[in-house]
Amino acid sequence: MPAMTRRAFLASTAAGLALAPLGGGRAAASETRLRAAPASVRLVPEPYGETPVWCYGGSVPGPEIRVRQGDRVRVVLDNGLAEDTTIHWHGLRLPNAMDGVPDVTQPPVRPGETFAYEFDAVDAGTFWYHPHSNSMEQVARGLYGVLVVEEREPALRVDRDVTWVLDDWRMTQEAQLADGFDNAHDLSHAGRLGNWATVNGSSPGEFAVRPGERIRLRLVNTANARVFGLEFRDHRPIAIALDGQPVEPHEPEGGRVVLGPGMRADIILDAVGEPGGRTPVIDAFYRNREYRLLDLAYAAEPLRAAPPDRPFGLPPNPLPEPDLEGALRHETMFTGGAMGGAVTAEMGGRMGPVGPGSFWFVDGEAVPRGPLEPMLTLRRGQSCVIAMTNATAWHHPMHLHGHAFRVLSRNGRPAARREWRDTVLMNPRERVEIAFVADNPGDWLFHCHVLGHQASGMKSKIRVA
Ligand SMILES: [Cu+2]
Repeated sequence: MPAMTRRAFLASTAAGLALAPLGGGRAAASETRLRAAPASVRLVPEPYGETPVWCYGGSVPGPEIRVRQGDRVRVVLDNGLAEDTTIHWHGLRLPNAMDGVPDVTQPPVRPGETFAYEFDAVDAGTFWYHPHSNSMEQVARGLYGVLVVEEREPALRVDRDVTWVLDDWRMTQEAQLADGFDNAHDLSHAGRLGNWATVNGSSPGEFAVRPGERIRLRLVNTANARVFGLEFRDHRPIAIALDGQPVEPHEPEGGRVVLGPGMRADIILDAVGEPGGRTPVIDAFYRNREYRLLDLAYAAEPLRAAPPDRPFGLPPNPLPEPDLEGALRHETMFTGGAMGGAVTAEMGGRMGPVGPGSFWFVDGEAVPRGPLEPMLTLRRGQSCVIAMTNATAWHHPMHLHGHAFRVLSRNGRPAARREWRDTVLMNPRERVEIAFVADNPGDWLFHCHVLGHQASGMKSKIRVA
């Protein structure tokens, strides 16, 4: 997989840098080109053949873009697909016109056309990019990549900074992607779950580590529907950032790192195993459907006797703190889906008419396609609390564009860390409160990141006027 290092990124645009004005402290725009097009890649080892996919730059995942906080990012999308597309920069707080939502923030990019995205990387963290056009098919076919914004000054002393892009694929016996991206069963149940998991676009079986090593592991869930719940056996990962935003370093509950679709976690993984040993990493989110993602494979030679004993918090990003006293409070309820009638009745909600392509409802309305009216209009600078009720039998990772929010509570109990996120995983029947400052003007999507749910009604819009 080509990893675009910052050095290579800048070197490849030396001519552009020479013309850019100096000064102001802000790095000049460095440009990268992302061509979205069909390609054939090896997702499954021999003796299977390669798998036809759609991807950026001929690889799955697409090139990892690395910039530094405060840099100006410029990416030209070149549409080599036979259908419209866009790029959404998931988790980035950027100007509305750069958010990549067709017919909401920009016209769709037609086949053969290009579109230049340009914005400042205001927050450091682990982010990703993907289309927002027919996303339940385009993302499932392989269109996604990671954008890492490094801290302005190196904030951590780690031996390695590693990205694992987690995905699952629904494959035929011939290692071809199964079609039926919009089949009604997937849309109304858990979404398009796959039968083949990959890490960085392949299934390597093992990940080489050295005893005593300290790794910053950036986990990114790019799957359409699968929730990953990674367990590292006798290792004790420490979460230091969630959805790119620094969090008080802590061990995840039960040692399991849970990532709904769209979500990220930066963890410190200390290699505490024995020389020559192996530690399986298990994805254990779905009961009785655990599988081994890969093994940590220990080298015979230790790097050092034990991982260093030193603190590893990250500096916070410049996020505005919501004023909870003066906040506007908005209640919203999600209903629908298979077995939804009973749960909806139990929780006092209402469902709209279920129809072809509409299975999910935000406050009783389903919005499968077309322009949306905002569910909420906020004054710029206003603090807002959204109290969400998941009156369904399914998990939903709810994603807000253009902002990060604090998770305030779950089922009436204060959230332990009030963490900042851009996507919050709601359990069935759960109530979750989030809070944010509406400081970014424009129309912003607020939707489920199970992409089949989004396409069949679980989508709404918040306007910041
Ligand atoms: Cu959902």
